[in-house]
Amino acid sequence: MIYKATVPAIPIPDTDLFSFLLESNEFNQSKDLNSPLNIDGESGKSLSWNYIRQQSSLLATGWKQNVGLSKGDTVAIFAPNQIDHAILYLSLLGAQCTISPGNPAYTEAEFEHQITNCRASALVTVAGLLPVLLNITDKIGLPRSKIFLFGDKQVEGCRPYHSIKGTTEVSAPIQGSRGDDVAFICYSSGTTGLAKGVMLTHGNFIAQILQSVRVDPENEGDADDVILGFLPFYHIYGLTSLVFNAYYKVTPVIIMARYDLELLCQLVEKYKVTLASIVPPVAVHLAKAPIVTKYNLSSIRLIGCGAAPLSREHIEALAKRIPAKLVQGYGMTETTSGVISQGVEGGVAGSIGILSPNMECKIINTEGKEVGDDQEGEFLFRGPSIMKGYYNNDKANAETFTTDGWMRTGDVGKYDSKSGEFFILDRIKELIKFKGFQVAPAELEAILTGLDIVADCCVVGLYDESQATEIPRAYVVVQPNVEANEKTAKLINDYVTKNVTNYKKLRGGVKFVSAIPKSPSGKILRREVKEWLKEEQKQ
Ligand code: 4UU
Repeated sequence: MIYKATVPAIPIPDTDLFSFLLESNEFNQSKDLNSPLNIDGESGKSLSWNYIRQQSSLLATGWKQNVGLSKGDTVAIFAPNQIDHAILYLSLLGAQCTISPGNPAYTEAEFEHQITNCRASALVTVAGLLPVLLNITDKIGLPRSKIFLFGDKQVEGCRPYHSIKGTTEVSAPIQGSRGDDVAFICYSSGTTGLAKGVMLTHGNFIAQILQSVRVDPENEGDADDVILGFLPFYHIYGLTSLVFNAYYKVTPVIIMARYDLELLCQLVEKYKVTLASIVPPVAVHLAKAPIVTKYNLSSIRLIGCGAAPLSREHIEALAKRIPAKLVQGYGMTETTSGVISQGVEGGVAGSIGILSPNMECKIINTEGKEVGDDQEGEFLFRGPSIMKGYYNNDKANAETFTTDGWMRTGDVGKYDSKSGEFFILDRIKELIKFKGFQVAPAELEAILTGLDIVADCCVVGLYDESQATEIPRAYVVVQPNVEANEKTAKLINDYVTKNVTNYKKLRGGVKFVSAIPKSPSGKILRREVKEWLKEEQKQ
């Protein structure tokens, strides 16, 4: 059975995201566009909607005229959340460029993978990351004249990006742009393997913005709303909710460059934050950490939580501390953020809610047959916020899309006929989520097998209920002449730590086994390895 959205369908205009965001709408008509919109939490510095509009329009011309970028060029961006992130994103969209945002905490190898995979023809970053990024760009021949910085200083021959501003504003709608053009290439490992470029179009984002407005009327623009902005702007969740949706709805964002619980509490109190987009481990901090009680967080009226499951126990604990409405949402990079979420009507604890407008969902069992109400299976989606495909990767596209256009998710759930809501129950894809961040087992396995002493391995996620997150755990078979002892485990763990960014560390440790279960074709049987975890957790 095919589930269709129960909320009315909405028309999605075929235009470019830059023009769509800048044209007048029901929100920007009624709000003061010169008041602070993007506010740096720590310094208090702010930029207004109008300033962002004007600067990005001038910069869009600058990218074309002064840097020579044009349609088809991709610009990679690696930076912690900046107050002018929205200006940079909008200006590049206005210049018809594609944006590839990535994690500023990546290792050199991870940066290189993204920069070369998305075929970046320019780069924007912060001065602190230049040494490692220049190693890569010098090697691949990307000139320093194509590397730009946030901030005001020129460093190592790289200019501040705002210095390339043109003298005239680009005019909307952008000539020659269509909704089907690729706006972003974000990185996600999808259902298997290493990080792949997810092509998201202008139309995908426009659909997402309009869907989020319709699915949650309570979130429709209370004049006094202020949203907390610590989710990273390079990840689809922060990118949509804090950059584009907030700009569309003219909701002030209190920007944080990194997550820090006490600073978060201080900022909520100081700016009377009303909306908070969070992930499950943060929900646990807010519910349990003693420091939270020192602050007045009563201004928060709505908390959105997604990116990983949040248990009923944690929801209840959070409600005791913060009496705000909690709505869960489910989304992926590949679906341009939330596709199922609890609107004001939703609210069965533990559910993820209802389908966004214009979206369809189909649930299939292990034999690939569609199942009906209350039966478990893998979710597949179809609709206007589904990605165009993986960039330059026919194999992954063939594995991910069915011939009739459904996208596989690797997530298992059900439609509950009693409540009319969807539930997520399990994940059948390889992916591990550490505090909402993607960890691809294939990447850690490739690093592990690069060690001489490792004969075989398998990495799976171990669920830590106390932190509401999975943590990566490696099962390792050592070479015959190597002792499987604590010293070897430490050596292996230290080696991985040296080669990955912080959130991918093997926090669940290294366990030695005599063999990794495999199918006759040599594929790791992860289900069986996960059974070992379950056995261990029972003890
Ligand atoms: C169980 O994490 C994200 C997107 C999160 C998001 C965005 C907007 C959530 C709510 C919202 O409104 O994207 P990725 O690509 O990093 O990870 C996607 C995967 C999913 O396939 C699923 O396995 O993250 C997991 N996931 C969830 N799992 C996402 N949301 C949930 C959830 N419960 N609510």
